Amino acid sequence: MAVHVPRRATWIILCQFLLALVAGEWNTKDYQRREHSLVKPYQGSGMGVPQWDFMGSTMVTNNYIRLTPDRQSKIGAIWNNVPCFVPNWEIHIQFKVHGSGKTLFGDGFAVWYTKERMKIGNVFGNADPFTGLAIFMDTYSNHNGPHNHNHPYISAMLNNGSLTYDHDTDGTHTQLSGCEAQFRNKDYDTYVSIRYERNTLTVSTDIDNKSGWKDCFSVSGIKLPVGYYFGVSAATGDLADNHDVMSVKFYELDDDDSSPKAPLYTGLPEASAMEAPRDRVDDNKGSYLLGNLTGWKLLVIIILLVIGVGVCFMVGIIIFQKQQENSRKRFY
Ligand SMILES: *[C@@H]1O[C@H](CO)[C@@H](O)[C@H](O)[C@H]1NC(C)=O
Ligand SMILES: *[C@@H]1O[C@H](CO)[C@@H](O)[C@H](O)[C@H]1NC(C)=O
Ligand SMILES: [Ca+2]
Repeated sequence: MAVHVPRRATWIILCQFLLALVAGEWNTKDYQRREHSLVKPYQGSGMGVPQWDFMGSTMVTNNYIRLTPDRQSKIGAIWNNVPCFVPNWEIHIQFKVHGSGKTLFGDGFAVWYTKERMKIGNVFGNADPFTGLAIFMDTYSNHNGPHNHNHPYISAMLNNGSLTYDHDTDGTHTQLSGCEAQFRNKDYDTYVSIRYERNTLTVSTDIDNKSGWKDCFSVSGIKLPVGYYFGVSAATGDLADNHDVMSVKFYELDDDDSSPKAPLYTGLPEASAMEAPRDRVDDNKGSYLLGNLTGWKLLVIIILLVIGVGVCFMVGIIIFQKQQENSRKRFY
């Protein structure tokens, strides 16, 4: 009997390995990092929220963190106080922008990955210029000129400290890319995802109550250094809105590249090309699970699955036959 157990264990381990291989492809979002995340309950044992600092009008309740209330001239922000040394990452922010204004509301909020932190300024509550990446969730259109687009509008800006954000043009002249997104005054949960993987920045939204990511834009040739900080800030001016954050979930992405790890980039943020403002990419990719699987990847997974099942089946038969032989040897 003792002989059979390790064999069966080998078989089980092999199957588990194959399953893990397949499952690994399906679930690249396994590595949530708590030090860059902010989830309920926000308050730890003490008064503060671990790893996060708050400023301005920010108010913490049991169910949300309100960066600004629906009142004029407010600025609020939350800042992670742990620098990020993960080279490839994805961050999901559950937010709610809502208020009494039917046609007039603003100004919006921004998600930051910057060298500086806790600096109040006039770019959605944060300092200008900044060094790093900004994702603007702009709800108010200040602009009627060329590159005009509907609001709310999501855009990205990369800065090495030399550019200033121009409110009068809603930042269109410095944006990497952007898309329109109706994320305001929704009765269901709304999310934005920012993914930075191998120098490609991808922003997606889940704002249609479909539990699936929809591409906003993707830009390659982006270099972001490690060691910067994540933050979210919001501002109201003459116009106002409640800008609430429910959660920030940070995921370390698996680098499935088998080549030796490149040294971590520590230079200034760089974009190989600044794209002209583009039309909305209306590409709904369905479920979370299938969201990142393009055709050939799905094919590879199916082939792996078929091979995996086949191998398990064969190994099973061999073990079964061996067992039969052994039993025969023993009993006859
Ligand atoms: C900063 O960015 C600007 C514009 O994108 C560029 O002209 C400048 O050379 C950059 N500076 C450094 C030090 O990389
Ligand atoms: C959002 O979706 C859920 C589940 O499908 C549904 O129960 C709910 O009524 C939807 N909410 C709105 C406001 O459409
Ligand atoms: Ca604006």
